[in-house]
Amino acid sequence: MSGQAPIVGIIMGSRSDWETMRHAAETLERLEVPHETRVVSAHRTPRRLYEYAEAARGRGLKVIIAGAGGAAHLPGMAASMTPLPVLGVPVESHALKGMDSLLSIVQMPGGVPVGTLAIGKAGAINAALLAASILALSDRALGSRLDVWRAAQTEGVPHDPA
Ligand code: RP5
Repeated sequence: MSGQAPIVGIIMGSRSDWETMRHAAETLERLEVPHETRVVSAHRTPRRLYEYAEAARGRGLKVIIAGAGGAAHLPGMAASMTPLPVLGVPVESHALKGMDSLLSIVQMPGGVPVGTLAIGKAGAINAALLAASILALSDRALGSRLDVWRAAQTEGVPHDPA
């Protein structure tokens, strides 16, 4: 969102994750939630990850959505370095269809939580909706926009299967 300081940070391990993570960005766009998108790799750019996570709260971010595939350590490492809620999106990998990503993200040790979503597009969309729900606790206008979004979704489900 142009002009407004981002309150959600969407990070991903590689540009190749964008095809999945763009669904999180597009969902936040529709809900008018200011956000930013960055490539931050736990393995290839560890210093960038450290600097991003350390500075996140101070820059005004309120929720981080982190997507990664394979040995998907990005969400957990981000969560280890920021008190902000971190929502993890397992990106579908070629070799193991995202099961590797899911298991890498979901099984965090007690004390460092990551809210893990579904593999792929559904997870990216739901991460954005969950971030919006968290933010809506203290933003009534956003809560109303979420209500409208849900109503439209319900309205869009046909009765007739064919
Ligand atoms: C992970 O490795 C990324 O999150 C991505 O899902 C996966 C493959 O990355 P590329 O080799 O396509 O850059 O770190």
